[in-house]
Amino acid sequence: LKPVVCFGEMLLRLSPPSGTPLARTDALALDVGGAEANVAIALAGLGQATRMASILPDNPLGRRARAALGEAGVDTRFCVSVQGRLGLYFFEPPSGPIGGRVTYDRAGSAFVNASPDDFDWSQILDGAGLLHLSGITPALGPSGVALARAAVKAAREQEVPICFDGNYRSNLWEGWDSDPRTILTDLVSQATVLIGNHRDISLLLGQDFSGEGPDRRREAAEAAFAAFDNLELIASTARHVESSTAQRLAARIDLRESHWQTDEVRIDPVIDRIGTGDAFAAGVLLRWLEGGSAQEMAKTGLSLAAMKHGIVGDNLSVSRAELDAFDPAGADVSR
Ligand code: KDG
Repeated sequence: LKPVVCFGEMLLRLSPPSGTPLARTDALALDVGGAEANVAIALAGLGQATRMASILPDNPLGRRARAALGEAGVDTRFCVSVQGRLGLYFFEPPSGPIGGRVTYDRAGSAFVNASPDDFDWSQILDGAGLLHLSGITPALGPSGVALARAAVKAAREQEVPICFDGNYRSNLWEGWDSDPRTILTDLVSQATVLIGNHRDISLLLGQDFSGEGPDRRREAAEAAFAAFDNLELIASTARHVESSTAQRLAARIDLRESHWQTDEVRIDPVIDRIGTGDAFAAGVLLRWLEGGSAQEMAKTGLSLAAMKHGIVGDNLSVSRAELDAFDPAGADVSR
């Protein structure tokens, strides 16, 4: 199979122990994150050739991010090293009734200071089967918009299909004088695959698709297919929170002619929700690239998302054998 190219910013995540507020903690656990890198790590673990295109600072933090990709088997030749800083984010895990909280410290990062010319797009996309990017890059500000547009333009010129994950982060869009709808609509109009739910579609189309149930979701997907000619596949999850530690999750695939929604699986306890959408995206893309059915895409996406819920950190790296052995409905101890 042709390589997948994931393009976006990598971040270092710093988290206090569960139950300790950031303002009072003495200890911070370190992890490497970045939504598109999370997808790259999951795909590479499953044996899918994957390249990461990014900008990393030439310092120990940048090297740590690069090492996390390398360990997972991601091709890092297209992570350009420059002087500058790695963006950080602080994640206070949810504890009891208090929800989790993300505090970004990423202004002026090496990635956001990059220009589209820092990337050799023809090399990066050479022979690629897919470009994956997300709504985080354009949310970073005008330079992020320029980077996302350049990646999409190059992919179109080189006839590489595009997967766009909505990944709506309101605190990023609200940090500058942004117009998310116009920016995102332009990017999604060039995508073949959209990872996004009815809320993302509501934002894109300026139409309200809120409400429960598969019919409402199908309506949203049909409206998106009508608005965006290139779109072939829309993938989303539906989540029902049961308690502070338990939730139910279903996966949904919409194609132009058909759709598939899995039964809900119960996930208890939820250890870490960050990156579950990226694990889901990786599962869907893995099967899509293999020419799998809507049902296979939904099932693999759901399995990887369910597995990620049980793991601390932003990304999941499991092998094909581990994926094949995993039953989301009845996870058991393997001996
Ligand atoms: O999807 C998970 C990401 O949100 C996380 O890894 C950090 O990339 C990140 C971001 O910008 O929030």
